[in-house]
Amino acid sequence: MIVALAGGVGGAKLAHGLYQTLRPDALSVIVNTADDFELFGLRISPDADTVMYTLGGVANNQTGWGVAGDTWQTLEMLGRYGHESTWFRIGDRDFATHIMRTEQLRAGQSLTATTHTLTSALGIRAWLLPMSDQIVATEVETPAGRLHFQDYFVRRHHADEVRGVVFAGIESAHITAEVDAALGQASAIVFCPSNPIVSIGPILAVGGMREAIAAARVPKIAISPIIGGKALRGPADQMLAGLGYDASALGVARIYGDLIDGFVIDQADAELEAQIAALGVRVLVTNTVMRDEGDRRTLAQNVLRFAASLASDDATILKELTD
Ligand code: FO1
Repeated sequence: MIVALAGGVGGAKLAHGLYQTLRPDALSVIVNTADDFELFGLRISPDADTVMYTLGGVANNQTGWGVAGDTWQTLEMLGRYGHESTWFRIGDRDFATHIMRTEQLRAGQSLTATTHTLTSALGIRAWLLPMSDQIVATEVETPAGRLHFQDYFVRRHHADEVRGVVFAGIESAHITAEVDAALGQASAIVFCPSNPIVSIGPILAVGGMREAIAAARVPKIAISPIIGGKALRGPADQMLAGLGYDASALGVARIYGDLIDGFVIDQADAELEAQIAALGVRVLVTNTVMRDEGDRRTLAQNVLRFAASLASDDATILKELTD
C-alpha cells in the first residue's frame, strides 16, 4: 500500500499519477477535510471531491475542481432568489455529490463511509480517506479579521495578508481506524505537492496522525509545491512568507523536518539541493510541474523509485507498480 497525503488541485494531480502507476487498490489517499464547510444546508468537502473527481476521470481540467462539462442552472436560480452564497461555484452535477454526502451524514454514516460510497459509485478502486471523521475548519487571521478558509480563498480571492492560521475543532479530531490501518500497511508515504500550511498542515495536526506516520518505518517522501519561490497555484507562497517561513522549497522541507526522509524539488530549484540535504533528508531533483497526465505519471514513477531507493526492502514498493 502506498499512502499519499493530499489536499487541493496539485495533490489531486499527483494522486492521479500514483493511481495510474500503481495497482488501483494499492493506493490510499488521506485527504484534508479542514476546507470543508456547509453551504445551502449541504456539507461541501472540496479537497476530497477534487481528488475523487480527478481519480474518477470526471474532473474539470480547466479549473482542477468541480465536474467536467458541468452547468450552473441551480446556482443561477439560487441567485435569482437572492441567495448570497453564489460566489462559491457549485455546478449542477457537483450538487448531487453534496446532496448524497449530506443525506448519508444525516442518516448517521461517517464521512469516511460516505466518501467510500461516493468513490465506489464512480468506479474508483483507490481508498480515499478523510483525515478525520470529526469536523475541523481552517480559519485565516487577516487584517480584515478571522475568515473561514473558503471565504478567504474563494470569496476574497486569497488577497488578504495572512497573519495566522487556526484549525478550529482540531483538539477533538482524531485519525480514523481506516487511516490508522492504511498507515500501518504503508510501504511508502508520499506528501503530495499541496499547500504545507492549509492542506497538509491540518492532516498532520489531527490527533494520532504524526505518531502513526512516525511509527511507519518506511520511506516518507514530500514533493515541494513551491518552485522558484512561487506556488504554481493558490497562495502557499504568500502564506509561508506571511507566517514567517521561507517561501521556498527549503522552507517547505524545514516545515516537514524529521517527519520525512526524502524531498523532491524541481530542476528550477537545483541550487537548493545542498541546503536541503544538510537538513538530513535525501533530495531528488526532477521535473515536478504536471502539465498533462503524462507528467503526473512520470512524477509518480520518479517519486516511487526514489522511495524504493530509500527503502530497506525496495521490492515491496516496486511490486506495487503496474509496469
Ligand atoms: N475554487 C474557486 O476558486 N472558486 C470556486 O467557485 C470554487 C468552487 C468549488 C466548488 C466545489 C468544490 O469541490 C471546489 C470548489 N473550489 C472553488 C475549489 C476549492 O474550494 C479550493 O480549491 C480548495 O478548497 C483549496 O484546496
